[in-house]
Amino acid sequence: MALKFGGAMVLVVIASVMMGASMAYPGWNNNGYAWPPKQADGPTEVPPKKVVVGGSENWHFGFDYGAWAHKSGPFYVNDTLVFKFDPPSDTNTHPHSVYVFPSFWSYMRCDLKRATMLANVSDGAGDGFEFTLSQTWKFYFFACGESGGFHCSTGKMRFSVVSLPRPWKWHG
Ligand SMILES: [Cu+2]
Repeated sequence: MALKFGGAMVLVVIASVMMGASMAYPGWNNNGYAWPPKQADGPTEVPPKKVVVGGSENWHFGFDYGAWAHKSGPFYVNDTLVFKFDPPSDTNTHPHSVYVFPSFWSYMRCDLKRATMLANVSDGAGDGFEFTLSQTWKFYFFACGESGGFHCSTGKMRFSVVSLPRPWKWHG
């Protein structure tokens, strides 16, 4: 850890020296890379993505959403989760919903009394219910709120994600 930190410090020193050098010699262009860089050369944010929760499984009882979230991440702020589930009907008497818990412990216990409903049983129809991760470095705890927590616990319809800062990339 100390070594790694030391390495970073050395890089900072080298970068400072190079900046100083290029300012002292305006003609020096470092193999075509001018300093300061033009606006077009700067990094750009990787655009947000929309992810269907559960993939082709959509949002249903018995699928392991914890495992799905683990292998589908990381997720970044302004990414959108799409929950797709059929509305109640004659053939669908056990519909689903989407709730968010305020804490890890209420999530662990599937304690819906402390949860907030994001989508009711009809909101997942068609293109689905979309939820954008709008806050950076926030843990989101999602679950289905039906049957008094039975879908959340036994049905495994729960998962958490953390919204990381958006990544940047060079060259568009
Ligand atoms: Cu459900």
